Amino acid sequence: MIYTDILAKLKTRKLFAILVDPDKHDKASLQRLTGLANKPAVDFILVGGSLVSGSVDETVQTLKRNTDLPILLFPGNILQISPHADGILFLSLISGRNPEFLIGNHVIAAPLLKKIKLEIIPTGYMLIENGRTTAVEYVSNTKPIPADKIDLTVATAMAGEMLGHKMLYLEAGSGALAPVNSSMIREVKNNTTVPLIVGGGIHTAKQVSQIYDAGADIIVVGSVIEDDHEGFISLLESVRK
Ligand code: 1GP
Repeated sequence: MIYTDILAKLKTRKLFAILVDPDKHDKASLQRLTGLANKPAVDFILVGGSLVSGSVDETVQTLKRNTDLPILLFPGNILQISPHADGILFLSLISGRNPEFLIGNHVIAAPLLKKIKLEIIPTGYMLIENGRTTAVEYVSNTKPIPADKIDLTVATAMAGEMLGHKMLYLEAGSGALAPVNSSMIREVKNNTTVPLIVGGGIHTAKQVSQIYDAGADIIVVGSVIEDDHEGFISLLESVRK
């Protein structure tokens, strides 16, 4: 069970994951990526995106051929479900007030998910404003929580945990100008008990250590693996230490 493994690993260390957007990779780049990811620094791979026109299933299958790391779906919509993945972050966009992203899509996906037997990890997903409109904000048609509204974010996270979410995800959005700020991460962590994932706008080893220090249990990076090969390698080296 992936979730049980995550909890077990978190007893001794922080975790690190990469996000693969199927549209940004071909077979060759997936092979290169798994060559790097197979090193101990990476704990699992997320696959998905706000708008994916390529095949999530093909990407998952290529990844599975090249790595033993768990592959978790990180779906932007119900078209992004693959039976070949190991599990799914069953995301409810709890920072927003769009019923389709809170429960509507989940109802549509539930019978299929039951049939294909993916491990389901219910995750309270919170989008935090970062100074620019991100794809998640536009596509989900929801407002992010303002970056200075820490009390509101904490209350949202607490409600997410009370509703039964097994993980909480603080998301600045892919390509965010800056990651979620440390005080917000710290307060959310201090007021909840489930694993806290932080992603969006993370590019450097310094940001990674600040975000872990603030209380994140799991860090996710996406753009840096596509845009900055050298940067990604040095980031991996810093996580491995
Ligand atoms: C995962 O959306 C992020 O939570 C990925 O963001 O592409 O900015 O790393 P980046």
